Amino acid sequence: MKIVVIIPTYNEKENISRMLVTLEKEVFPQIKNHEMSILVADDKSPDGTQDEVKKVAKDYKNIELIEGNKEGLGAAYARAMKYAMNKMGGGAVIELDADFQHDPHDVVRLVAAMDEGYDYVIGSRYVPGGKIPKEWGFYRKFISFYGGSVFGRAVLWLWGIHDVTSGYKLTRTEYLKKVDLDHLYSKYYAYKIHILHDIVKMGAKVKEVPIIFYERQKGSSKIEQKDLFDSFYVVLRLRVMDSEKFIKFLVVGGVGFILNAVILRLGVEYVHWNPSIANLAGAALAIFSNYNFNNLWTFNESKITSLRAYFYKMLQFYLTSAFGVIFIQTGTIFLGDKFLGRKNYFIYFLFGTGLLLIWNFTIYNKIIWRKKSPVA
Ligand SMILES: Nc1nc2c(ncn2[C@@H]2O[C@H](COP(=O)(O)OP(=O)(O)OP(=O)(O)O)[C@@H](O)[C@H]2O)c(=O)[nH]1
Ligand SMILES: [Mg+2]
Repeated sequence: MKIVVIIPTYNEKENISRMLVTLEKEVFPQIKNHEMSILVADDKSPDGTQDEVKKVAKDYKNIELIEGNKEGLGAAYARAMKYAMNKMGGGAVIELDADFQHDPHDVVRLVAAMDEGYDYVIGSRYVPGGKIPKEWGFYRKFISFYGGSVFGRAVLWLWGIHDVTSGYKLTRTEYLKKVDLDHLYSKYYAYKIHILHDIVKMGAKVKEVPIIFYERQKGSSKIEQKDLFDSFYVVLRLRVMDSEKFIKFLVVGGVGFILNAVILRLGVEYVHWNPSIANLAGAALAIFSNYNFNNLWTFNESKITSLRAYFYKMLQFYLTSAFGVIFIQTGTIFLGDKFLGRKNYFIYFLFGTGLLLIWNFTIYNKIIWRKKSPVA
């Protein structure tokens, strides 16, 4: 497979030649079963970084250089990743910093993990064996660990991953191709969180390989205070996008509940129906409303359009809704009442309703409005 090591640079004149030569002389010879190449993505560094790259590239055929305007690290990576996939035919890409904070020798272990069958390999500072610079003060440690990793993991529910902000990783392009690189939520450092989130949600096989993250030795850092706020923004926006469907589903269900209650009261008080009959009428109307609003709004991207499917799915919807109410919601109340006593019947109702919501939301996603392609 062709593997492209992408190195973004901005004013890395003092580091880049040594990095390129180390990869060529010490690292690539250890990887025998893949075709290794390098793509430097420089943003018109005024310090002459590109001249350094061009000098080394004369000696090796597998080094390419692309240039862009300085818009941020995420923008540079998005551009470079597209180039690596479309122009260089990379089957996997590796993200690597130019400043030796990432040890280039670890590339061998990232590739080995891919060869074991993983799609997304993270060079991780927060698994056993991984380390952050001992020179880092409390504030920097705190920001990186709690501000970056723990916050991202908690809000995005990514507990399986220990380092969500690492900049050293390998990604199979089979997955990267499905990420919308033109609309990443950040042009800066937080692009990493967005790509990680998307790839994990696609169901890629993820492995964390411990790395030691060193202190920068030469040149200067480009990370700024605003990058912290940018990361919070990206994490929260991803969370809202993930929950959007569920929020709509709750709103539609709330409207259904109100309809049910209104019909019940009108039926009993003005038409003098029996309350059970009035409730059945209300519930039937609520389910009808839920079905149509979910179809037009919550699940609009997999909207049912043909008349036949519309009636067929509506029947499914009525049946699965009835199943949920009878067996899950009422069943929970029944079991609670029988085994735990009558006193807390309202708690059983609330708990049963919670289970009912999970049941309904799952059925709608997996059966009624199931997406054609398995990867969202
Ligand atoms: N092309 C490009 N490269 C960038 C840009 N910003 C940073 N880089 C490069 O991305 C890599 C990581 O940037 P650093 O400034 O080292 O960020 P960091 O490692 O998080 O911060 P430090 O620990 O302070 O070094 C380095 O190779 C930089 O030269 C950018 O806007 N464009
Ligand atoms: Mg750095």
